[in-house]
Amino acid sequence: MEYQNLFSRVQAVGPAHMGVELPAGNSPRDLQPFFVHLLGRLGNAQIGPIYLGPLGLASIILGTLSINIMGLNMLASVNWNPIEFIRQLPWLALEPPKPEYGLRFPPMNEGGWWLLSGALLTVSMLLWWARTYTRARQLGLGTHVAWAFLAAIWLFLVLGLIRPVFMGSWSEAVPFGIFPHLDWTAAFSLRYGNLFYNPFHALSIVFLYGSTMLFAMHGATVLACSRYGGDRELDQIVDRGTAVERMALFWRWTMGWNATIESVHRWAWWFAVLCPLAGGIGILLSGTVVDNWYLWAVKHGVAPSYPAVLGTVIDPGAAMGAKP
Ligand code: 07D
Ligand code: 07D
Repeated sequence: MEYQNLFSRVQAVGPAHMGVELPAGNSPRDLQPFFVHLLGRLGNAQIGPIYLGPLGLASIILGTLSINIMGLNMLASVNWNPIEFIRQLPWLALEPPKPEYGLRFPPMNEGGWWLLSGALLTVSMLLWWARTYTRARQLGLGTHVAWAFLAAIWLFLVLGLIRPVFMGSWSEAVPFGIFPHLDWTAAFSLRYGNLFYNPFHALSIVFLYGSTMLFAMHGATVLACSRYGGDRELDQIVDRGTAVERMALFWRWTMGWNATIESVHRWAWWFAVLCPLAGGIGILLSGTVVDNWYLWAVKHGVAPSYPAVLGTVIDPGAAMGAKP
């Protein structure tokens, strides 16, 4: 029978497996495992056991508190009307403090709730990171997932903590809210003279697009060879079989060169990690080192300047007191 991958028609169901023994000092595993056939069509049919542990528990509690503070502030902004809350949810926001408060703790209704909620979210995220690290270690795995997650946390911290501290004001940070955070993103680009001219934004996009391309190439290649056992890809790192030979040959035929079954995962990991890593550098430089990316690009010969007929171009932000 041909091996079915997504929407698998073949589900190997045996007695639930609790996983390997853990070293001393670990919490017990919770939730008696059970099977859901429909989920088995998308991934593994087995649900549980789940490992909660102190890090996970603390992270979930603080994260829930944080999201509740956001939600209650949004609910307050529509006069505690639940219908309006649902209707307007995508546009509701919990905004950071105004610039006049700098890095001080403002009154609760003028950004204090934003600060508290952000702090709780940050701690919750770091605890979840520690959970991914310790769980991997306790299972005897490498810590690749944790370091990749940290790259995303880096961008999150730059946006909401590190850059605002460098700029001396919480008002620089991102509001909580679905469209409000997009408005912030668009406004940020305009304020700093078009983010497209920020080379780290460009690099971040390279890795974002590159990640999707590599994922598509790799996923497609393995699926295409699954009839030859290509889905046993990791075995074939050390014991190359016909599937891997065919995969490699396909790419050498079509583009002259191929990744190996091991290196393709390293390509994917690095592309994914470099996306928020480069992005965070780009955001951190904006307003701290470079005030206008378009003028920066003109200065460095990346973008042509406007014809002299229009006179000298000055940073529009200068009118609002930005450094020239
Ligand atoms: C599919 C994994 C599951 C995760 C999901 C997101 C929340 C937020 C909270 C209303 C791929 C869960 C969402 C918990 C609800 C409240 C208070 C990951 C998957 C399903 N963004 N962004 C979205 C966040 C930034 C930008 C969507 C978070 C920057 C653009 C969702 C952060 C900038 C677009 C979301 C964050 C930026 C989005 C879908 C944090 C520059 C879209 C996300 C903490 C990087 C897209 C309406 C998704 C959209 C979108 C969440 C930061 C730009 C609400 C949690 C400040 C241009 N962002 N974002 O699927 O549809 O990710 O927006 O840093 O077009 Mg965003
Ligand atoms: C946000 C990492 C943090 C998230 C974490 C997750 C929870 C939820 C709950 C699970 C995404 C926390 C999760 C709290 C838990 C549950 C239920 C990663 C995040 C830790 N841009 N742009 C990027 C493009 C323009 C702008 C990156 C393209 C315009 C700003 C990316 C275009 C303007 C920022 C990218 C485009 C502009 C970015 C994000 C095209 C707007 C950033 C990478 C084709 C008018 C961010 C350097 C990423 C960045 C960023 C793509 C256009 C503004 C590559 C393709 C010119 C302000 N943009 N952009 O991984 O790093 O995000 O910039 O036009 O801050 Mg951009």
